[in-house]
Amino acid sequence: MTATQDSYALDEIKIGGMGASRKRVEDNRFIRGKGNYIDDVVLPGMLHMEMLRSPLAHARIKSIDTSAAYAIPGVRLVLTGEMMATRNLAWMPTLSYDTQAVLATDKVRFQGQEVACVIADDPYLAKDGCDAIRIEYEPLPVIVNPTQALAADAPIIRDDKENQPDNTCFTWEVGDKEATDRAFAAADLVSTLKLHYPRSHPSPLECCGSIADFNRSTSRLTVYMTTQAPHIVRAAVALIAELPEHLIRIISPDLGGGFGNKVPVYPGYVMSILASILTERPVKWIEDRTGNLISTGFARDVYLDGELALRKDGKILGVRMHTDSDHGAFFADAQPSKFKIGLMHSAFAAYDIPAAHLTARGVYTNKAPGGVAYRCSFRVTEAMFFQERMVQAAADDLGMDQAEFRRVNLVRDDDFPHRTPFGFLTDSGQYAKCLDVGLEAIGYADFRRQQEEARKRGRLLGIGISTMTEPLGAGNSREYDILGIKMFDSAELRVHMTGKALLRTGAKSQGQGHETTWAQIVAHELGIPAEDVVVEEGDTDTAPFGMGTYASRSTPVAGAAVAMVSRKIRAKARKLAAHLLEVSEEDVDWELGRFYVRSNRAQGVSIQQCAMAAYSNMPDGMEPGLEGNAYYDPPNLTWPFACYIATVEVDPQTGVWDVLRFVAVDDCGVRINPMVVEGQIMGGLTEAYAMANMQFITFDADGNCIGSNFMDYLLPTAWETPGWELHEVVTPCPHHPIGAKGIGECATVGGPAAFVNAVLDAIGSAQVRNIDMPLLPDRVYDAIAQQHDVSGAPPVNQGD
Ligand code: MCN
Ligand code: CUM
Repeated sequence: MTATQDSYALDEIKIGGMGASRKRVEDNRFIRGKGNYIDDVVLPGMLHMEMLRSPLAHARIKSIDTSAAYAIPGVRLVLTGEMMATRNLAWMPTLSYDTQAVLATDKVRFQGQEVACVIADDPYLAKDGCDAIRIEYEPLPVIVNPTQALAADAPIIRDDKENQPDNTCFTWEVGDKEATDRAFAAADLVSTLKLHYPRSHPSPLECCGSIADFNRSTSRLTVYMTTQAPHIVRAAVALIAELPEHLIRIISPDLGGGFGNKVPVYPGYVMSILASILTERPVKWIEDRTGNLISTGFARDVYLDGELALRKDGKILGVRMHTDSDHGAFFADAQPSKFKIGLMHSAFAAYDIPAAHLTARGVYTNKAPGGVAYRCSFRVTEAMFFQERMVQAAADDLGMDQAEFRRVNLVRDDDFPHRTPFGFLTDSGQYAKCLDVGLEAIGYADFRRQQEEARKRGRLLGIGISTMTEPLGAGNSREYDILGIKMFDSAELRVHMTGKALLRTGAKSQGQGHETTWAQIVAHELGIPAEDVVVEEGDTDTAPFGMGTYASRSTPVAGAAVAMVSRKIRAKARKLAAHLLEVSEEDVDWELGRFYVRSNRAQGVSIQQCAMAAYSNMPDGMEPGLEGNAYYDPPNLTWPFACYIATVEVDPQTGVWDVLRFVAVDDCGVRINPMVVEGQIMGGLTEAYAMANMQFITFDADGNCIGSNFMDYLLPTAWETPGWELHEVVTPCPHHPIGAKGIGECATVGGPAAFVNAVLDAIGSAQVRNIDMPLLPDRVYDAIAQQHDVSGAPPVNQGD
């Protein structure tokens, strides 16, 4: 190297740093079938547990006879609600300060509710045991939607609760009512829309499960479980079950997807723990597919009454929203505690609207607990869907071009920081640019011409836009907590003497690729090649305390902690470097992978040499070792932006619609790993497409769940999934140490409205303002043939 060389820094892409599309290291084991999922865990002496679920949606339990189950050889234990009640364990608290039955005592309140469980030598005997239990039910009237729930003579579902005179589970209000009323009074036009976002289910390929192992001799409880938030579970077990926290170990092994399904605590987990304590043997519970689809993880099921106050020139003056959400029998939403309907009030965050008012009501029905959130920051998916559907309806009512209407109302680049209509603070974005990139990529003007031409020949082409920003990264400790525990996250980094490193965080990947991307942040900050950094998550005995992975909070919070802990390590390494270089610390500069003497760039030491010195040659008085941890409390949420544009063709004879093209422009700030980000977007769009096109879970009038298997609840395969055309815009997050914003859920949140808007645009009729998802061919055909809206959960004419 010559003395004139101005940098000896490592090539960041070559070492797998930020911006490298590094292949996902975890895929090495996943695609070879070598993952270690919950059902792969086998402990010596393990017993198996099976849940008995209610066939009825609403019924009083008159008697339970377990004697025949006990008579089966190999059946070890049968537990019922009555037995749980004697230990005061029949009910458990939910994340939303409600209570939920662990095993039913008085009544069953939804089809599929857990009534009893059987622990046996193998899973088949446990199932036989369940079949042998005799239960006498007295059926009660069933409620399957908010209209029925709010009827004057409706039976009260939650008669277990004091002060519960009806089926309202909460009411909530946010915004400025008077200012909004004034805006509506001043409007040239008011655009209204009624919508339903149907129930959907995250349906990860791996269902839920747990293996509890209580060891009486050490008093230690180890639980392997499918959880996205192991530390919260440990805290819950310690605080609620009053077991000593230091004797509890929660291990979340490889997860076969989560998508929100693995945030809550379900009765199965609780029962396996109790069963292990009672039997003093490890007890495994593996949920089957139907159990998963009918009892856990439901999302959405929200009705909207929306209104926009408009000025003739297209400016939105005010927004009014009322939502009725169907929470099922227990209010068990996964959400930060203060916001009764998740973050529904993130609606219209991307738009500059002076006045807004939202009222929300939640109701109990005889359905499994809902609102668990499926790939969304809590209720953000509904918020953005409602917003983008209202925006399209308003543009149509004004006779204004969709894109132009958005351009008039989107927040401008120089308006940041921007106070959203419902009070959040957004800090950065280039919304108009994203829209332009999208319109350019899809060829907007050309498509409008083609559409015109095609229409003359009876062909229905349509284009749908969805532009949105969503709050990702819950959250700062001032505003966000879960059951009182403040939201922040953590990372711990150990650099070994040879310069290899071990990184642990309080997050928990369910497939997002943390093992790959966290190492890239370390590489970026320290110049240690990513392949020299091993990442571990999910074991409460080893990982630092953290709030887990949901709401795409890992990059915004734990990812920030990774950067911060790396910087702490670098600060110590600098002292070691000065010692090795025999200069004062002030004379030492950093470039990727090495420190050097400012006056002589060629004279330097690598980060690996500093690491070795930390164990073999530290200056006098310095604490040995090169390890640290960081707890990160973010100053704000991160606000990624997306512009999704779909073009479709609808067949007027059959109502079948095909996606012609789909353009996605995402701005999630600085991208750690562009390929992983693109994978997240493609996966999210596929889920969005499924919800818009084919997926729903509904209930008949008796509360029977329709959609309890993959014959009825459809998952899109590569075969029917459209191709996605991805584009990027980068607006670094101003408060995140590496400028990153979350991305994990954007496409699922913003995607659905693009499809629905496109189909409605293709139909192009003032009489068809809405078709509720999923846009099944018969619903689309009905809308075209009858020239009317098709609203409500399919099948449309049942249950109401
Ligand atoms: N990333 C990046 N650059 C950014 C932002 C993110 O490279 N600017 C990378 C991250 O390093 C991470 C991935 O993209 O590897 C997603 O990051 P992030 O947006 O922080 O989201 P989380 O890691 O917190 O993941 C949670 C999010 C949620 S809440 C759901 S639900 C969801 C999703 O991720 N579930 C998933 N994506 C999923 N993907 C898979 N395969 N499986 C799931 O269950
Ligand atoms: Cu909202 S589903 Mo994700 O937050 O686990």
